[in-house]
Amino acid sequence: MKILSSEITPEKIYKNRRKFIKQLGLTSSVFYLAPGLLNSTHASNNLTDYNYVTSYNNYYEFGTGKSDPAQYSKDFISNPWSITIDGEVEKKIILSMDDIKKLFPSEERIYRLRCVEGWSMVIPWMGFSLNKLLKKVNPTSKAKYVKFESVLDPEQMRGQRYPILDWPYKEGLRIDEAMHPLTIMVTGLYGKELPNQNGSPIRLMVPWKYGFKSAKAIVKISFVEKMPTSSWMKASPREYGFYSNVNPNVDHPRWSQATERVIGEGIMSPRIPTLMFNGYEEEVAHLYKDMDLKKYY
Ligand SMILES: Nc1nc2c(c(=O)[nH]1)N[C@H]1C(S)=C(S)[C@@H](COP(=O)(O)O)O[C@H]1N2
Ligand SMILES: [Mo]
Repeated sequence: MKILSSEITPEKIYKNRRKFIKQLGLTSSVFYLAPGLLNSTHASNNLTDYNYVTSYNNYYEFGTGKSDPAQYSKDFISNPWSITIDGEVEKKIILSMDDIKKLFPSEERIYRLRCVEGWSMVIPWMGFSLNKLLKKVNPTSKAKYVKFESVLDPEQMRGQRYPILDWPYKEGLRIDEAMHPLTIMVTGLYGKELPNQNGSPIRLMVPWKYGFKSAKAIVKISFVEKMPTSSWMKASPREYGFYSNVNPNVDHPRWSQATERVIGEGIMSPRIPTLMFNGYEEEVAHLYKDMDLKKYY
């Protein structure tokens, strides 16, 4: 039978590969399932269809509607690109996207993305641990946090022409959170280049935190002494704290965080319970062991 290349969606390739690996009883090193996801009791760990992953997005630089990023990022040019690592470091460095690709080969990481709005997806990301990148500089003794900045480009990003958020988009992590091996820089998904709407050419992904921590189109990473104020904290400090760990026990002031809707399963399918730290409790709970997570939300 002849298969049209148009029929071979990345999603089909992945599902077939999964089946194949299962049949052989193998675990493939390229098919890396994060332990938290394997152990999780989630009703559904199926991959979210590529079409949903790339058409239902949050990326306020391109508008606040879910379909705005796919529509308005079509012509976004993210080449050439570089990331500056600066702040409380002995010597700042600038790495081009080509340097980054050569120095840090991407591997597959299947992580659930849980948005604070109450929906989730399971996505085969391509990326590498952020700690590899951070180890390229020597932080000073003052450094305590890592601050991330997305690109500022109102010419290409229509949303930045309005003061919806404090542009450029900013996020932050504690150094130990940033160095955790589960924290990755993402360069692709479904084995392909990262689509513009998902944060091309490179974005952060912190699987145990709400989606908004995972900043897209990153151009600057700074070691800093003081806790950074993220764009969301600035927009609404009551709703969005610095930590933003997925936590079913702490409600958003306007809605519960106890359950989530799995994107792609249809609006009639039941919501599933949200797990502490998005299912990565075993791997990351120690980072917060003496903290009151109601206070540090
Ligand atoms: N620069 C930037 N990064 C961002 C956002 C944004 O608006 N701007 N939205 C965040 C939110 S709220 C979510 S849920 C995820 C969505 O990622 P996805 O569109 O790849 O699924 O990106 C996060 N990263
Ligand atoms: Mo989100």
